[in-house]
Amino acid sequence: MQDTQEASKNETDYQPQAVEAAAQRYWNAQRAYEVKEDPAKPKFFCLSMLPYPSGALHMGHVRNYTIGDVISRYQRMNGKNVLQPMGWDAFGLPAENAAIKNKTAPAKWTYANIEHMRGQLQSLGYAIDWSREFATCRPEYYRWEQLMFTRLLKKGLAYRKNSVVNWDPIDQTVLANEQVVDGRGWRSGAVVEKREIPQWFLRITDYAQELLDGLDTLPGWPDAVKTMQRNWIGRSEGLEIHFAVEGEREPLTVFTTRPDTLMGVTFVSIAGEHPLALKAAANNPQLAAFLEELKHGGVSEAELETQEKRGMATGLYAIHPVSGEQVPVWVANFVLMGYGTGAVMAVPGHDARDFEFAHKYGLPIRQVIACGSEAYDPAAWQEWYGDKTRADMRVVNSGALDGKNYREAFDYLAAKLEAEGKGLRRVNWRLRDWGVSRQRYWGCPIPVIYCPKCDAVPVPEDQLPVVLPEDVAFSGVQSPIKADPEWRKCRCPQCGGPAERETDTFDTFMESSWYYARYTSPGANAQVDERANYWLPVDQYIGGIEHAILHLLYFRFYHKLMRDAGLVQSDEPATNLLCQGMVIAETFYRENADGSKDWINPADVEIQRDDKARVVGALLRSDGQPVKIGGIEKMSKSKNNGVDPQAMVGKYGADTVRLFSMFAAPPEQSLEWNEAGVEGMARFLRRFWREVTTHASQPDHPVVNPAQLNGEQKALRRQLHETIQKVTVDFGRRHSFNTAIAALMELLNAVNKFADMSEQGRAVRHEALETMVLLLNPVVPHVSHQLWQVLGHAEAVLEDQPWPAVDEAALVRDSLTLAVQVNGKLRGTIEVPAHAGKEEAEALALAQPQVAAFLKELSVRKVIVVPGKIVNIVAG
Ligand code: ANZ
Ligand code: ZN
Repeated sequence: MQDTQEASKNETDYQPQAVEAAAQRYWNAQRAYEVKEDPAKPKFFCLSMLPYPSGALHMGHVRNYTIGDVISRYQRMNGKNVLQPMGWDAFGLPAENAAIKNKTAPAKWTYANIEHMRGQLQSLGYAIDWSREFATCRPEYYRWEQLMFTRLLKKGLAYRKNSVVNWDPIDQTVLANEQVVDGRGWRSGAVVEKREIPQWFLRITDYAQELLDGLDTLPGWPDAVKTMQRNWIGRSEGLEIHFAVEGEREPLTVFTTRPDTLMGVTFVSIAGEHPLALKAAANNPQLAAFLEELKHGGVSEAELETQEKRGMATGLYAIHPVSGEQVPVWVANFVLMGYGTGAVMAVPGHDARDFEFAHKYGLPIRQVIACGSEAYDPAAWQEWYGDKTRADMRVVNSGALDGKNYREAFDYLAAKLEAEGKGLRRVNWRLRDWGVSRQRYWGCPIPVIYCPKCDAVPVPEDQLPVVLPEDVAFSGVQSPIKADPEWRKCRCPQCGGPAERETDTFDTFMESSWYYARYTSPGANAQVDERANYWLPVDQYIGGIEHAILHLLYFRFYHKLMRDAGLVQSDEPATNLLCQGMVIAETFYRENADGSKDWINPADVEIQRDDKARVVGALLRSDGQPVKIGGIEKMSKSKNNGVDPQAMVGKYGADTVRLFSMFAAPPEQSLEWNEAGVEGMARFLRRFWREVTTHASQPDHPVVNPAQLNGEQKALRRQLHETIQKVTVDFGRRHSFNTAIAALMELLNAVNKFADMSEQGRAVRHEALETMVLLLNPVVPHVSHQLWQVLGHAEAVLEDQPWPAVDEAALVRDSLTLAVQVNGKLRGTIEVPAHAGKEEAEALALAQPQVAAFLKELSVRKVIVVPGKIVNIVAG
């Protein structure tokens, strides 16, 4: 309400639409943000994760790209040659699903979305070099990905093996995980089956150690991301130990990280798919039935830890490699075939899973680890039973190992078993090779030809790219290239005989693993050219934390692949990483008779507040009736609480939207979208506008002469230069944009209160406002662009103006305010000359009227002066 009155009072005020259109027109005409390599300047590559062209920009995009834009503009004002590019992660399932639904082609849908979203991005005024834009679904882009793949294939870094997929028996097609809903096909509703089919893999495990070590060279990455990557890579050091099996020639090899517990082994557990289990099942129908059951009850890795432990004895016995004792071999549902050796030496005394298993099946439990004087009770599991890190942990009941700690026992047994040929030191990784095959149409075709004689042959380089036809019609869900024998048909490049093309396409993480490098080399007749070494590594990468593991790991891996192919020189793709938080908003709903909820968009709701601005209710605008408030959640389609950025830009202007998204929260934290806050930002920009235009309408004034300033003038100037100092650190180093903006708001308040109309007063005000225009430019570049001219400058690209410098002399204070405490309680303050000594401060403190009054009845015992801060008087 207040707003409209304010606006109408100031007819000449800020008109965001006109200001923004004019600034954007100028930047485009100047090609202000197109950049070239310039060896004379330090470069700064500022990269935001590229968007998926889903149809419309959402607030998460706006937040991400605004952070990137603020950093880009700031760095350029600090003399850097800044590259800020943009592109489209254009392949992927949503396009295919939309096409199947609407009977159009995914390409058409995708290109239309890109057109629309480009316009939206441009309306936000980002300083992007649009000349480098590309969509990853274009053959000019993906041909280089295909070329790299064929080279990796020749190097042995790409290979084919069988792997499990979701099979829809009605639609006769493979489904992506997202297309399986509650175990059923998303369209057919059929129960999804597991099928093994051959698929392509990249040997990321060859780079596991380097990917792990590289994290230590990235101080500019958040610790949380590095920890997630370390856990995902999952290096574990242990021993492989061979157990002889009675009646078998081959020993059974287990992998253990706890050889110190070897003497506590009371059985051995193997996976259902372990060869020894299959062999034992051959003449044991009960076991065979159990193995069959395990196969179908497939659980995800996450569920493994919590699922009920189940097993069955194989009837086989292993020989303990040290004691020679017989121990039974069991099949256990929590042992994975794909990790270690698929066999585990079970130590129920010290492994929680084995403990539970032993209890269930009545297998012996033996204590071999002790911690201090803690009592061991096999009836109930205690945390310390499995803790190898405690300083007081020792091996017990284990003969020669007794009294050793974890490390000593590990090394002792490693040496002993290696010498006896019964074991080997070994490192295992949790990381698996990257499966890159997808049975989808809308992706980059995998450049391989299958020949009945020559098997899988890479497509020769001069026949690349293998182009995905874009003008296709879907019949059902089957990939149109799989359904088209003409497309599949080709000649074998090796023997010339009839052959067929691969119809699978790459995982879309392939495109997003190297796009950053392509931005450096537009038009290059190679994946990248020498320009990549000018721009790389990325100086600042910005994106969502949801990409902390997969994308960021593949991106680091692909960079190393390009390095090893001689394409780039650096070891890591990005020096600094910022993961922005989510955008969240209030949710609203009405309940239906059957208990289901209809979610209502915040834009259609009017919030009711009490006189303390507390939310007391909400009404649907269209019918004026109440709706329920459902709590603050991540903006999403399912809760219908997304706020459309375009609507906000239309209503308030891009600068207000940008300012709010930078001010409302620190970048790593959740940002709650609320329109009252947005209105606050609009108000600030109007005040700023009014302050500058009013000042500009006043008569000319001389420049600031520091020697002539009075106390108030000096104080405003000091606040200005303190603000420059703060904003510089907050934008440049801390990325604490919200606190920088808060300091600028305080400065505007100070300017507003400063009523001095003398010549030097106007000069100081001018310095403050002009500096604010520059300091705010990274956040609200359109407003700054216009106000710069209002202040008498020619129209300019403000990023070419130098970033304001701190005048150290302006920071010096003539006097300081000290607090005076008596016996720890604040009793008054004093003004002391900045250079005053302790004696002077002490004398002024004792003479301060309130303090003196308080001390009347007391005698002073001691006075402690903390220079610049406080005077502490001890009296009694
Ligand atoms: C004996 C033992 C005693 C173990 C003890 C642990 C605690 P990480 O750290 O993840 O590498 N293990 C080995 N292979 C397995 C497989 N295929 N499926 C399920 N579990 C497997 O884990 C290594 C430990 O997990 C190994 O050390 C093994 O159990 C188990 F007090 O061996 B341990
Ligand atoms: Zn052939």
